[in-house]
Amino acid sequence: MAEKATLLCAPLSASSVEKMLHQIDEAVAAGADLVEIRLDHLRNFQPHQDLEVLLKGRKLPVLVTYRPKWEGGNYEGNEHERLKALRLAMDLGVDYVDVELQAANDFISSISGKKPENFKIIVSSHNYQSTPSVEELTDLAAKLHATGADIVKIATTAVDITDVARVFRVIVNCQVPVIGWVMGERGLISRLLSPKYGGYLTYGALESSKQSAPWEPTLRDLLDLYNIRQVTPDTKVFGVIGKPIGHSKGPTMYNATFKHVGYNGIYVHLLVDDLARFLDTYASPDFPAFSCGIPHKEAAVVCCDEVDPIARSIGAVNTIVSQPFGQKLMGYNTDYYAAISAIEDALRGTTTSSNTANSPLEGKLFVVIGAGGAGKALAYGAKVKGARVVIANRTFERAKDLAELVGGAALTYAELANFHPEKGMILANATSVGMQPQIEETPIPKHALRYYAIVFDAVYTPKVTRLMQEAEASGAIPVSGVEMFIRQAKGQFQHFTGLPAPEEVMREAVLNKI
Ligand code: NAP
Ligand code: DHK
Repeated sequence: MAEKATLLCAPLSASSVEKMLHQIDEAVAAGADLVEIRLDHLRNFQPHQDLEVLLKGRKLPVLVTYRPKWEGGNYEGNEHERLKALRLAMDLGVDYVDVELQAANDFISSISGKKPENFKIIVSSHNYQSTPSVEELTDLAAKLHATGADIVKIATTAVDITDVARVFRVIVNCQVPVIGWVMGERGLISRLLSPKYGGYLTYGALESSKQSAPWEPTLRDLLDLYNIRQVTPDTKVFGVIGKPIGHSKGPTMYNATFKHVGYNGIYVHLLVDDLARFLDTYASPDFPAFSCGIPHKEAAVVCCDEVDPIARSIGAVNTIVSQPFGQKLMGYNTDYYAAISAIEDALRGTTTSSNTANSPLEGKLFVVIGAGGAGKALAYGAKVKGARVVIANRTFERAKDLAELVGGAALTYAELANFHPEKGMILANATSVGMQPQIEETPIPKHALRYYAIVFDAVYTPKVTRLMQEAEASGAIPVSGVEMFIRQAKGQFQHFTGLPAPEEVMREAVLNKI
């Protein structure tokens, strides 16, 4: 069967015919290939009158769904009337209907001999609890097809991101047109990578419609953020591993950069609970490399087969690369140079890295708040540059361990507020305090900031954190985590693609979006 491009479907769930018609126009403008009209969302739905209006002069193919409550929808009426409405939609020229497995035989036998030439029946199954085994999913696909379906549709729920790999396997091996997607944030890649595995269609929400979750991709996201029209079976998949991870601007930066340099790759958010399990499932020539974020950087050191000596010294990996053909995982850390060079440049009053021998950090008192992946990178970098390092952390034990590692001193989180042995100190926040959505938080009271010459915040969402605002108001030079984010990604891009990183393209992509 010739490979057909995966269609983009806009699900419409307006409560009135008028609003539904408006959403159809919005979907056309947004670049959808078809719309799914959810009749079970229409209040006071009058099949004859409303379907005629909805289908008359339609501007793109229409899929009609009338989902009953027993399959997760809103319809609670008579089953005979429900199927009758679907038959009416067929008679009025609708392109597809979506009917549930449980009702498929009734519906398909009721239209026997009357099915229009270009009319397609999607027979669907929805599992709102979990994602079954490959064997069970394969059996389900066969059962759906045996009803006489033109297209089989399997929707499951991701308990873990590795569940999606099973649905990918079923899609890619299915011999009939198949729609496969996995609900939940951990199922996001099932939507984004559907074209890679040959899905018949994938769903993208309209901007205006209430997304069921903030992470749910809109049509605009699919087209403009993920360049989904360029995703093919050969597309390499990269992404940022973390939990939480929705805040990351990695997809924004990398997908714009891949497009600019013409690299056949896609970069996605990866909500990962168990790093080892994720890597064991996905690391491969198809998924060749990852950024590693909160809270997995330390665990990544253990998961990699080989770790770059600097990353090993830091004790944190933020870049994981599976060597050609996935034989082994290499771990690197691009955070430390990114953060330290941004702080050095701020101290020098420049915006581009310079390679003078001695660092302006030499001899400075460098206070790091945080002892996780970023904290370790900053502490290590400050030590290497000859600074005197002090670590403050919520969990004091971790502060002491990291301070010992870099030959520095440890402070409790509370002591930070009154720590000012001298003026002109350097402060680096390497905690997630102040990160979206808790943007009102800050890791240190404003009154303590007047003793610092430079205040760096690793948090880059929002671009200007409360800490940076208060630092500037206190006379310190604020250094944004955005600068670190761009520089750490610059190092990663080379590991990911083997190509030189177009720094200005990466910078522009991020600054336009943050
Ligand atoms: P991580 O390994 O999970 O470490 C988190 C650190 O934050 C730990 O020290 C933790 O203290 C502390 N922390 C978390 N919640 C806290 C709270 N409510 N109060 C006080 N301390 C708290 O995460 P990470 O990878 O180091 O990342 C830390 C932050 O830096 C994140 O916001 C991340 O986005 C950002 N980052 C940015 C860049 C960039 O490119 N701009 C690069 C790396 C990291 P405990 O030890 O007590 O748990
Ligand atoms: C954040 C970090 O901590 C970096 O080290 C990762 C990730 C990217 C992010 O995309 O937010 O490389």
